[in-house]
Amino acid sequence: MKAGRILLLLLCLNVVTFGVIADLPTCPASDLGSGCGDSDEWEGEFFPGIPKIKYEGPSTKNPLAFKWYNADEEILGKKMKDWMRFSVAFWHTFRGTGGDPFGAPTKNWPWEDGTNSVAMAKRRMRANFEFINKLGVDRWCFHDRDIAPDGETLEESNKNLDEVVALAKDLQGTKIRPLWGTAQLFLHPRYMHGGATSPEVGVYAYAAAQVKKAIEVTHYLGGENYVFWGGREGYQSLLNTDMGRELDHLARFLEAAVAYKKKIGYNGTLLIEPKPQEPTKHQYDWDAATSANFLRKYGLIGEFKLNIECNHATLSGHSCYHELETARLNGLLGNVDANTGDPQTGWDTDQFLTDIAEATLVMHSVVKNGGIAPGGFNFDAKLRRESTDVEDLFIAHIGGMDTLARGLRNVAKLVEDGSLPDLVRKRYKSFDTEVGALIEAGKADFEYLEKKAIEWGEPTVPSAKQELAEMLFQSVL
Ligand code: XLS
Ligand code: NI
Ligand code: NI
Repeated sequence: MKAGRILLLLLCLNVVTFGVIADLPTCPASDLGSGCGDSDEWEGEFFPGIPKIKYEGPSTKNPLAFKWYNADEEILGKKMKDWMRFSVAFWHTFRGTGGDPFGAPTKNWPWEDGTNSVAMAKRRMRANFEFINKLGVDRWCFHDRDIAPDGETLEESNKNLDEVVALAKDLQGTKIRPLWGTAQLFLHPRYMHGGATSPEVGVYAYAAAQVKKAIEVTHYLGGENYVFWGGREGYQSLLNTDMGRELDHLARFLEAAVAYKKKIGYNGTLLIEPKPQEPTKHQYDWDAATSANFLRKYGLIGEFKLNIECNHATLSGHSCYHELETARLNGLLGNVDANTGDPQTGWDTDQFLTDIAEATLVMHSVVKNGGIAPGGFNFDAKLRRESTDVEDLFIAHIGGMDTLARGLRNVAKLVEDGSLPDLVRKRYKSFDTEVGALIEAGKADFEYLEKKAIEWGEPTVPSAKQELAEMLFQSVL
């Protein structure tokens, strides 16, 4: 046993010294004298020294405690945990390496052995559930290929997935469920032109087979939603692209997903996740309005909702609040991928939310929507490359949860105070009249309105009170 460990240590050192830099990290656990090897067994805890995270209130100095998120506390008639329905994103938290286009991975998580084996996938899954349990959330999100390695064939990939999913089901227990599952249709080179919008029919079929399986495992794990994020469903150049045909293909693909979901009796909500670009120059599901129009055009509007990601919202030139409101007003608000971008950076930086004003606006939409179930808040967010301690994973999530919880508390203050909603109501009070009611009922034609305009003469136009609105909003932060 001891000799084995020494051999392993030597092997690991060898890779660290001579291996290509992209292969880092390798077998860091051997330094700790435990865990590294080809087994998914792991003695003891993955996060030793990290307690179950508790609510300690705003005055605590403990970074491993909630200051604002108090799961069972009632706010606006619902427990905080039922408003928030937080979820951990497996790909960022357990597959994020810290690598970027210019630099090697920076995370040396002790449970990683540098391989992409099924045994490693299972060990990682154990770490995931210890993390979720300690953080005190009930949900997680995954792509098929984050949780289990791709095989040589589709059958082998499916077999790998089944093995890991069986363990995940076990580890979930009775309380934990996927908020959503999805298929990764963007990493493998076969998807370089897209999956459902690839000009190659073989790729379309492969993507369909992958989504079929991903829906099955999401269903098996009790996942409440299933997401379609079309990272490569778009184009790099319109000169070589038949956009009409690609959009028709995408619609057929989604129709087939709806049919299959019904066939297997899966009741989860299907969600489209808009994003304007990255990795494609132009992604077809550009933003909430574009996605809503697509769904309407193809008669899919009743079958899908939207998963709004805040960082995607800002990439498309909107605020997260705008995208949430657009989704909500169309009856399409299904889920929030809770993250934020960087005001000086033009890509999907996937940071944890820390801006209290932004979080308050986000929660305002969700409260107006009456909640977001069966959706929730998925932390599609990652540590900065330079944050390399295991406890940073906890601190980041705690920070994100507290920020949104604080947003919810602020919305409660806005609602209870009533001044801001009152200001908005007053702006439209001229429509709370006989004429206004006729207009809103679609019963005021142009001749009638012309008569009114002549009768009333020049209208008086009041102030918009924007600065007052901003002042009222600020007062609850
Ligand atoms: C990428 C997307 C992706 C989806 C899931 O920008 O946010 O992570 O949420 O495929
Ligand atoms: Ni996302
Ligand atoms: Ni994203």
